[in-house]
Amino acid sequence: MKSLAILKSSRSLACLVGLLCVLMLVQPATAKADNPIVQTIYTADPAPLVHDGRVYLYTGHDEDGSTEFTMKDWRVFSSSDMVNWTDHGSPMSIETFSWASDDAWAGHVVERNGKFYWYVPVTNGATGRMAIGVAVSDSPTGPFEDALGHPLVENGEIDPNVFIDDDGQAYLYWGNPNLWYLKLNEDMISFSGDPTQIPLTPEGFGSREGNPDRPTLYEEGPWVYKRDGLYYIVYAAECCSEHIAYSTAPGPTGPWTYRGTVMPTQGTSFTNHAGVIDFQGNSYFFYHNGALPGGGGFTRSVAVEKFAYNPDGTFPTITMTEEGAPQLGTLDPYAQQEGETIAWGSGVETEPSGDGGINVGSIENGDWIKVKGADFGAGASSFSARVASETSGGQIEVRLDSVDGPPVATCDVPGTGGWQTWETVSCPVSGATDTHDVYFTYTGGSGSLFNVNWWQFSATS
Ligand code: FUB
Repeated sequence: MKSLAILKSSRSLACLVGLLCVLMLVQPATAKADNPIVQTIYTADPAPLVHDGRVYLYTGHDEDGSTEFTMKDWRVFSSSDMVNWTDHGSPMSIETFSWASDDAWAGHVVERNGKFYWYVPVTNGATGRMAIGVAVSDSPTGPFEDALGHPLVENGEIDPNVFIDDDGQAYLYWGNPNLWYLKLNEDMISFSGDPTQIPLTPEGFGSREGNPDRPTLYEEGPWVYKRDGLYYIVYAAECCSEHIAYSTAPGPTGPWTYRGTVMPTQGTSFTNHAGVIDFQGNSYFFYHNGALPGGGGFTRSVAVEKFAYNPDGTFPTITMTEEGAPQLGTLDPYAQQEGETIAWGSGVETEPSGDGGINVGSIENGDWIKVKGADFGAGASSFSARVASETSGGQIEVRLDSVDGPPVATCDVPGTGGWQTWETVSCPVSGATDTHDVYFTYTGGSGSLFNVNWWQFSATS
C-alpha cells in the first residue's frame, strides 16, 4: 500500500523528533490486533461467502489516497481460521465489464450449481447511471467473466445482494435511496417479472429525523438471509455517518419489521457495510471502517467480529474492536503456506506471481508479517521459503510471539537474478515447539529486498 509505504519511508525522518518517533513505531499489531483483516491495501464493502470449509471474503478496493470513491477493482481473500487470511488478488475489475466506465462498488457473490456469481454495481458508460452487472466463474477465486455483456438491471441504484431461499427461488435486492428486489431465474443471470420496490415504512425500517426525502433509516447495502425460519435484512442506516441496522420478516419480500441497531456509528468512515455469516458453528459480522494509517471515508478497511444471536433471534449490539475474531484451531506450519497468508503485515504488499498465484513483495528492511497460532508440536528442525530478488536479497528472521523476540531461525536470501526468478532457501530452526504466533521479520539493505511466494517448516524427526 503506497500510503503505508510513504509512512514507512518517512519514519526515519520522523524519528529525529524524539517522542514522535516512539509514537510512529508503536504499531497496533504488537498489541495483538487482527482488525482490520487486510493491511496491504484499503478494502471496503465486505461480502463473505462460506464454501468448502473456508470463508471467502470479497471486497471492494479503495485506491491509496482516495478523496472520493475511487474504486477500480474487487479483491478476494480467504481463511479457514478467521485470523490468517490468504490474499487471492484481484479476479475482477471494471475492465471485466466492457460496458462499464467506472465505480467498482459494493458487490455480492453467491454459489449455485458449482458456479460463482458476482453481482456488482458499476457505472454504465453509455447511460452514465449506476447499473448492476453479473460475472461468473467456476472457482470462488476466479477469474470472473461478464455473464451477459450488458447490465442485468439498471435503475441508477446500487449495492446488489442475492439470497436463495429454501425452495430454490433466488432474489436480488439492491438500492439507494430505495430498496428493490427482483426474482432471478435459475440461471442466475436473468429474471422474471419487473423489479419491485419494497415499501420503506417507519414500521419496516425505523424513522429518520430531519431528512424528508429519506424518512426511514434505510440507506444502502442490504444483506438478506434466513435463520431459524426468520428472514433478516441487515443494512447501512442513516447517513452520514452510517450505522448498521436490521429488520426481520416472515418471508423474503416482507412485510419487514424494524428491529434496531446492530452496530452503532463508530470508526472514522462515514459509510459502513455489513456481511453476516455462520461458519463452523459461530456467527460473524463483517463491516468496514477507517482504521488503517491514512484511513477514512474513502480509504476504508474491512474488519470482522464474532457474535452470538440472543436466544430470541435478535442481534446483540456489536462493537468495532482491534482484536477481531478469535482463531479457529491452529495453522499447520509443516504444510506449505502461502507467503500472502497473513494475520498482520507491516510494510509489505502483494502482487501476482510468476511462480503461481500471489507473492509478497515490496519487502524492505524492518518490514514483517505475523501468522497467528502455528502449532509446532514436538518441534521444528528447519525452515524453507520460496524467494526471489533482483537485488542482493537480505534475511528472513523467524521469531515467536513477538516482533522483537530472539530469532529461532535466520535464513539468508540471495540475489536470484530477478523479482520473479524463484529459488528455495532453507535454514535450521531451534526452539520452536508447541503453538505460537510466528513473526517473519525482514532485514537487509535499503530499498526492496526480496519477494516471498511460500514457506514451510520441517518437523524434527
Ligand atoms: O464503496 C462504495 C459505496 O460506499 C458502496 O456501494 C456503499 O455500500 C458504501 O459503502
